[in-house]
Amino acid sequence: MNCNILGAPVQDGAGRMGCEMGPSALRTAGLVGALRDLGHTVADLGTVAPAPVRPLAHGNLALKALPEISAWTAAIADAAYAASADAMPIFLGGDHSISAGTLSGLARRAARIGRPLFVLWLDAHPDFHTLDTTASGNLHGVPLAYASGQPGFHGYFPDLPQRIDPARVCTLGIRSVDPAERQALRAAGVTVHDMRAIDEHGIAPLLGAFLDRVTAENGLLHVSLDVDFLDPSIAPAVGTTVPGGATFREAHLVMEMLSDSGLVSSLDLVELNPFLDERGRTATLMVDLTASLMGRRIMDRPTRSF
Ligand code: EXY
Ligand code: MN
Ligand code: MN
Ligand code: MN
Repeated sequence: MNCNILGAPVQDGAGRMGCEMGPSALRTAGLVGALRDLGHTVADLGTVAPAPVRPLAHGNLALKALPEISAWTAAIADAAYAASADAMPIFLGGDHSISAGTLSGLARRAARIGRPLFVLWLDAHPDFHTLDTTASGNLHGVPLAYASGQPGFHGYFPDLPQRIDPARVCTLGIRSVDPAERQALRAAGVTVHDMRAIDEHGIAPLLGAFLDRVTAENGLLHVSLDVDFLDPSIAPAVGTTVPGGATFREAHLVMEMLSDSGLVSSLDLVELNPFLDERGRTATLMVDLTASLMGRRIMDRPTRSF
């Protein structure tokens, strides 16, 4: 497969500094080499340049860095559209606000190709706040709401060329949801598989059912992997740890199933804060998970097994 690597060193969407170093840490942990070892052709396209910032005032005075994140969203959307023309883009965050841009650009690409875009959101959080409902004001909490056309972004974030259909979004690993998000997710029809669902059913049948839907509609599939999807005991390098996350084995199984499916057309690796890491172990795990998604196997398996 041809892969395009693109760094998006955004940290102003998170409540603390450090995600700016994420792309560098993922490169240092050997992402490009791991992909090449698997036989992929990799182009490292470098770093997205931010668009010019213009002043923006909003009634929600809690909002932080709105002009900066709005500008990043415009730049990343254009870069994501371009990077997805002829290869699988892998976006290196940066905090999760980068997905406002990646989803926008990828939705535009999917519309151009004429295929539906599905989104698998691997995260402790649904990131489904609007500019009006976020109480923290941290804009890494809004990208999924923005990209799926929730109200209140017009005039503040770039207008979407194409929205994501929230009925084609599956969130997995969820264990921290604010009241306004809970209500909005339900109204929009987003699939939410929280940690309790994973405990009750196992992660494989939940993911398998979603992948069957993508297959049935001949969809493209974007995967957005937030470090805090993982349990903090195996992935400490994130500013928003929530106990009780996906285990090492669950996370690898998700990646292996995604690989088997052959459906994944783009990937975000987000929220890595190298300042909080322990000798690079979280960055290394994110690279290993990406390798599993891109075909690394313990043993060959003849057929899809879910
Ligand atoms: N819902 C919380 C907030 O809006 O502040 C936490 C958001 C965390 C977002 C991280 C990236 O997933
Ligand atoms: Mn900041
Ligand atoms: Mn997130
Ligand atoms: Mn999160």
